Amino acid sequence: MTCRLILVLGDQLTPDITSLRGADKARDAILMCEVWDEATYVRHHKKKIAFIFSCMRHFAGALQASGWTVDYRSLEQTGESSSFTSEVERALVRHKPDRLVVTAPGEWRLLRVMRGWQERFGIPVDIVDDDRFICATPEFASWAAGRKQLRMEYFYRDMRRKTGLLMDGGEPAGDQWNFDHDNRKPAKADLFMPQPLRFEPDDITRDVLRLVEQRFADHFGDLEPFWFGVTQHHAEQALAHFIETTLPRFGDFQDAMLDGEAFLYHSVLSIYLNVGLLDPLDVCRRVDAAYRNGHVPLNAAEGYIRQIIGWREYVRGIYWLKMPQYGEQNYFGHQRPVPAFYWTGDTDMACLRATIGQTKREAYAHHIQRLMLTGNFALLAGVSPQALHEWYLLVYADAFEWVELPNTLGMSQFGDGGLLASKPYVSSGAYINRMSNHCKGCRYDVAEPYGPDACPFNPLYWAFLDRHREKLARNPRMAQMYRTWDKLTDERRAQTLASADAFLAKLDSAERLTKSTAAAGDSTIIADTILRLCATRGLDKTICPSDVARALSVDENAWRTLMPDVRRVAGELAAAGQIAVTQRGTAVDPVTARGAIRLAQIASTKTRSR
Ligand code: FAD
Ligand code: DLZ
Ligand code: SF4
Repeated sequence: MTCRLILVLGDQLTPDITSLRGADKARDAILMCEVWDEATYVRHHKKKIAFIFSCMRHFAGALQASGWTVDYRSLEQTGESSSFTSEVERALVRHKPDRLVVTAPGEWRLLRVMRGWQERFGIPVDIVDDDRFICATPEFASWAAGRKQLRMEYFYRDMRRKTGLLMDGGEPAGDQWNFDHDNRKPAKADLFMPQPLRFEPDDITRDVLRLVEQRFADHFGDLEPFWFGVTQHHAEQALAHFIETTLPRFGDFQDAMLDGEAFLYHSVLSIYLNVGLLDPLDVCRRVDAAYRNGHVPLNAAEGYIRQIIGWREYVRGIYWLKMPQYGEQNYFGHQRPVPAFYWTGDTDMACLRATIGQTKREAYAHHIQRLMLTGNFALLAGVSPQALHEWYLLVYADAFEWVELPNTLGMSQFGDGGLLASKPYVSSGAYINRMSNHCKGCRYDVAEPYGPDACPFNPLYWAFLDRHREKLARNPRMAQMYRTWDKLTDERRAQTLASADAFLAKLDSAERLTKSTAAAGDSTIIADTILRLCATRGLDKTICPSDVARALSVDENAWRTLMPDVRRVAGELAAAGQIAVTQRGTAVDPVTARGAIRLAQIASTKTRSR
């Protein structure tokens, strides 16, 4: 009879994870399972599901090779109503263990479920701490206790002292804790730009890719090319490659963005760190050593180590300190849905098109793209932080709630009212232009403050400040921006706000349209728009169907995709006698007519709003 059943989750792929310590290879069994609930509670990017399943299968193989009994349940076996609870329940029947052991999960929703298991299953359930972090959650809680502000920088210094990383005696290497001011250089296109190490899919990965293509075909993102590493050995090779080729310039270009360069000088190691294939302290020690032996400059080593022992540990501390209430916060009361183009990349805004396009392809965007492009735009546009949280959680391969939620809701959306960030990370187009080359290829003009051709970030930025004046004006870090806004003429402020309103109205109509056409062809909004535009144009005058499509789409690219729907709805209105559809003066069927057609109000018809 098995003594213990040890459940190992998809982000616990660490050979000495706490649940396995002290276990007995001869008597205990490990359960690993691919379950529908985990793949669909948010509809993860296809590449993310493939990465996790393939890593899990390889890890299970390695455990078996080292003598463990592993009960591995593939999705083909667990099926479409499976959850961790249902799979554990079945495994208890198979193994009849004395107790169940699991390392604490990285998401609150699962911890809550697991806390109910002992009562449900009627055997002892040990949920043991996850010690793959530098700061345990009780240690973070004591650090936070009694502090008014939980600033990352002070936490980070404590972690430097605790680990001895980049410390010379009791002092920071180079006599400075932080070299951020050296790390803000824009990057230039470079033919020799280093790239992350890529791995060929083996038979196991190819099986997983087939499975994901079959079962999750309607999930977001491109499955192939798939080049992520899927074993501990791969992850270590990727780390060695990063330190050798890319780390030396990581610091200088940490905040840079370049069209066509998804990875720049970033490590693309978060995927491996977050599923347990790399150990964060080990990674930092290797970086410290690269600085000590003269391979990388101090600003690069410090910048990199700060991300891991500073930000990564800090956001985890905040998550466990503040959940579950943390996820509900919405300081600005923002309610807009995630814009439709966040799912397609179909926008004229070159910077967002690039970032969302690469997010679809790679399930990856680097920090500044997440913070200052998709995050910044969503905050300026007033997107609900909860809706955005779901988007970030599903589109990125490295996303697990403990790290994603504080970054999205706290750092990026200021949804916690400033617990995590001292001011909202918002900017106009000028910042994006300074840090990237996107604006050169954009249909919008980054130098225009308002109007139809102005970079949308410009009016949205000022409108955001204006809208939230009461909540932000007293923040000393925002005072200068309000002074600048107040110095503008009334006319300029009014034009700016009108421009922001017009842009948001288009965003909303595109959203409604996407929703209504997706929902079983509800054509109300298209019909309304046709009738309204025909009425505005007046009797004896005509409009083009493209006028309708343009009025409904948020940018210049998207309108074409609406044309078939506009023609279809125009046909319905014509059949109902509400408009005339003509080609060179003769009535035609808009769906079958080839070439240009015109739409017009009919004299006897009073336009009504539907
Ligand atoms: P690098 O730039 O090479 O950085 C090195 C490592 O530092 C990363 O691998 C990561 O482990 C760590 N790191 C850097 N910044 C952060 C940070 N702010 N918080 C935590 N760790 C950090 N990171 C995730 O791991 N998962 C997420 O789901 C996630 N969601 C984010 C959502 C938003 C809105 C924002 C603004 C940031 C988010 N981040 C997240 C943080 C950061 O963007 C990613 O860690 C980073 O882009 C991963 O790419 P990389 O490995 O190339 O990082
Ligand atoms: C993200 C994920 C996915 C997509 N699928 C599985 C799975 O089938 N089996 C599994 O053990 N883990 C999976 N995971 C990771 C879990 O969601 C993760 O362990 C929890 O979110 C806790 O961090
Ligand atoms: Fe982005 Fe504005 Fe630049 Fe276009 S002009 S790339 S929208 S910042």
